[in-house]
Amino acid sequence: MKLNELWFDPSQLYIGGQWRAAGDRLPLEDPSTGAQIGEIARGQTGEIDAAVQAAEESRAGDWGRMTAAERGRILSRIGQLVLGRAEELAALEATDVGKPLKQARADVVALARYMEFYGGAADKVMGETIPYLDGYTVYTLREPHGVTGHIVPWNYPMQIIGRSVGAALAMGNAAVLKPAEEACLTALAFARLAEEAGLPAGALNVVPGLGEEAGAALTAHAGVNHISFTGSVGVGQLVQAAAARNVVPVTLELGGKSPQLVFADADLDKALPFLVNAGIQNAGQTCSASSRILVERSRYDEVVERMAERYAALRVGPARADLDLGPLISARQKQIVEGFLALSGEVTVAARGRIVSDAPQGGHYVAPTLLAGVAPDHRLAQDEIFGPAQVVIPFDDEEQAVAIANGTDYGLVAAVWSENGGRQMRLARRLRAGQVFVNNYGAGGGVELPFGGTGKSGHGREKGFEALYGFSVLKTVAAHHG
Ligand code: TXE
Repeated sequence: MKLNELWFDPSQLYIGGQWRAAGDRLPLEDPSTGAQIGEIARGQTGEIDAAVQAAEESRAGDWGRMTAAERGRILSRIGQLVLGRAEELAALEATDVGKPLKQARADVVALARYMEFYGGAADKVMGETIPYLDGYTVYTLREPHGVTGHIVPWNYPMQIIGRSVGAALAMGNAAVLKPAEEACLTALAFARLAEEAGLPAGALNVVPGLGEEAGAALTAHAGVNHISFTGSVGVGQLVQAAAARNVVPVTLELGGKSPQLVFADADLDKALPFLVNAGIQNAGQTCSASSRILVERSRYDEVVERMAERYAALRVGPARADLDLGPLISARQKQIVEGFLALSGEVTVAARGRIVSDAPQGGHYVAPTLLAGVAPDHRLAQDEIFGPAQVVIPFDDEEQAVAIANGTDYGLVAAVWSENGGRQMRLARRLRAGQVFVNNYGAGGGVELPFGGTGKSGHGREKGFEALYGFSVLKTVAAHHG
């Protein structure tokens, strides 16, 4: 893919409806080869200031005056334009993130679906009337926060933009988006399509740049009224501290160590593809990756063996080869993951996938690795690895399964595999997670399903209708009319 032949200039920023150059630039790397393929803008405090100002102006201008139905129509139109450019967007995301094309295509469909969903929902967010004292009429209004800041990571740029920027715009907020320095191409492409769909100037602004520069400037900015952050726990803590100084709400989505619990009565034929895919999709660089598989002891060996068979068949190679896994995002991420894999102890490597022999030398490839015999309190079973590695842990009964499942700092997603209805219902309540799946994992990624964590996985909900509440402020009006 030639970056200088794209339908937008990837080295620019988008502020107040204008495409402009930044004072400085950053190199852009292709993780499949390790080669520099272009340059992106290095937005800094000045650009963030300009973007927040443009967002405030759009709220006071055309964008702020639009009806909810008009906003929804624009979002729906963006979704159509996304589908019209589906193959180009998939190729961009695949190149930028290093993910296999088929996975990038699914991300495009999800982005379009978010626009369709939030486009349709924009004019369906309603307040309520509240019975009160005689002589009063009391009702609630849902109003936008104003300017929302969106800090997005590199693993699923299109999906995360869809769920956070889509919901924020539907509610009438004006957004400033800071994509990750490792992968910002589809954020810029999205802005170009939003412009084409008729989104008023300033309603969406995109400022690529480094986290500690553009990201920190955005979170510290007094003109930002809500911050939505997806990324690491450490940076999430910085974001929340910065937001506290301005007393603005934050939505934090910080990853996890999500378990799947496999009971002896589970339908293993059905479970197996979910057990493995949920760990290796996007090379394991997924906040909701299932990195812990907990299995009732009587079927433990069978599950390890059958997962190992699947692992042995996995192939890793460049994004364009469209294999099971692509490279990791960066040399740094590869080093982190290899550091985890080097941890010894009682751990058994049950199986590894294979990096294809013609994978480019400079690419950040890691063979997917299935680890058995891992104690529940081992670092491999506690820390987010964010790479293609899963641990399999045995349990003896339901009580122990719940204790192990809930025994990490995280609480994003969990799944129960069992044919016992009572157990399904019990565990759905007892598992500490923002989403619990019964006899599936991820429910096809449905954009309708509220998503977010507890504990160090963060707080606040994105996706579904619930996100619209998060991106709005509830006002109560009490009118006395005698
Ligand atoms: O994340 P960062 P990194 C986890 C995962 C991974 C680890 C490190 O465990 O191994 O984090 O990844 C911006 N102020 N997840 O270093 O640094 C940054 O520019 C404001 C989980 O890539 O948190 C980028 O846009 N912003 C995860 C975004 O934060 C700052 C997705 C995420 O980067 C900033 C990614 C600052 N001081 C990583 N510093 C998930 N939940 O899906 C950085 N940023």
